[in-house]
Amino acid sequence: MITTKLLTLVMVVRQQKILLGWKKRGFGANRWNGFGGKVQPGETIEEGAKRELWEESSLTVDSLEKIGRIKFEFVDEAELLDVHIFLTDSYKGEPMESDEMRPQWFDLHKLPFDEMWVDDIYWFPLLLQKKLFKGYFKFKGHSTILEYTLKEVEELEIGESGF
Ligand code: 95F
Repeated sequence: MITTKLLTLVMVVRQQKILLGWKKRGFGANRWNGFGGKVQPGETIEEGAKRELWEESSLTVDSLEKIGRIKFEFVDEAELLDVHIFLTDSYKGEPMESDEMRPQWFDLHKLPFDEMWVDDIYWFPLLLQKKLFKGYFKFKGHSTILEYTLKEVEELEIGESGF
C-alpha cells in the first residue's frame, strides 16, 4: 500500500533576495531550504504552510501564493511526499533562528545550490520567474536523482488529480 504524506515549503522572496533556513536537525538536516513541514490533521495545506513558517522562522504572513507542487519518491521507502510550494513577499516580523532552522538571506544570483537538495537547481528558475510548475523526482538516497519530470502549468489544484 502506497501512502502519500502532505508537506509544505514556503519561499520568502524580497528585493532580489530569498530567505532560506539551514536545517539543523531531522529530515533534510545540513541543507539550506525554504520553511515547511508536515500538514497536520484538521488544517488546510495553506494553514500548515503558515504554521511551519512561523514555527521555523518567526515570520507571519497574511497570504501565500501557490507556485508549485512536487511529488518525491525515494526508492526503498514506502511513502511518497507531496510537497506544496508557496511564495510570499509580504511577511511580518524579523526572521529568528529556531531549534530547527537558522535563517539567512541570499542574493537570488548567488544561491547555495551545493548545500541544497539536488532537485532545487531544476525548479528554482521557474519559482523565481513566478511560473506555476509541477514536478516529480525519484531519488535513490538523499543526493541522487534517478529520474524526474518538470513542467510549467496553467493552474495548481489540490488532490491526486493534480498530478
Ligand atoms: C526539497 C524537500 C525535499 C527535497 C524536505 C521536507 O520538507 C519539504 C521540503 N523537502 N525539499 N527542495 N527537495 C528532495 C525532500 C522531500
